[in-house]
Amino acid sequence: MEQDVLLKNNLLAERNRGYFEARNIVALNFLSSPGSGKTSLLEKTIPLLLGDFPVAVIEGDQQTTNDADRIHALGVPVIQVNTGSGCHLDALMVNRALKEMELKDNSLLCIENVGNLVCPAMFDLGEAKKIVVISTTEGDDKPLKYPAMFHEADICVLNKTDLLPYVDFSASRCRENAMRVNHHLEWFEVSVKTGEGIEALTGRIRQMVKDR
Ligand SMILES: Nc1nc2c(ncn2[C@@H]2O[C@H](COP(=O)(O)OP(=O)(O)O)[C@@H](O)[C@H]2O)c(=O)[nH]1
Ligand SMILES: [Mg+2]
Repeated sequence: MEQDVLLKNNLLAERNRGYFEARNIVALNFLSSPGSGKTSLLEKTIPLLLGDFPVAVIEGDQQTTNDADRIHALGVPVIQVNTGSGCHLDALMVNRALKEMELKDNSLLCIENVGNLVCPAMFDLGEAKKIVVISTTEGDDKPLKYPAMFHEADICVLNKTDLLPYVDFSASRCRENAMRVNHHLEWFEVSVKTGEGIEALTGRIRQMVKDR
């Protein structure tokens, strides 16, 4: 049953991927546990990227339009997908959202997945890259506890580095743990609050859009 669901999802994800490729759109799937700072990261980075290319957002959450409202305030196109009891976005939800949006060619699409380090890892949405966000309040052993997520991700962003002096969290140990699970993982350390490290991350995103 699980195999069947994943197979169907993968077929639809490939259709989404074909759509993105045909339109030269880079789609990024942002994943994390609730509260790591996915929406904050989008709020911080999108205004810095808008001068270079159009950006649109799909917001996934079980309930509420809170995050979509926050993104809407930036003046970029956004669609909220509520999954109800579902713990992840799937390729069909993204496919339906794409039909409601008027995405521009040569643009960036950010997809904020439902906050959860488990099931969203299994569902390909057709994205170019998966970006897992972890924050310094979560414990530096999380990559070992949720290896599937860190194994599937292409990029890991450690957020809330401004809190490092106050929490028992070793950024280097977290990085080692993440690399143990996936040695191809690209690693960024940022504080959305202070802006530390944000330039390196936006630089990498710009490069992805340029290289597509
Ligand atoms: N101290 C600190 N707090 C942050 C930072 N980034 C986000 N937050 C806070 O973390 C909470 C959750 O952020 P949010 O973006 O909603 O997380 P999401 O659930 O992953 O989308 C909010 O209260 C943010 O203000 C940061 O870099 N430093
Ligand atoms: Mg959010």
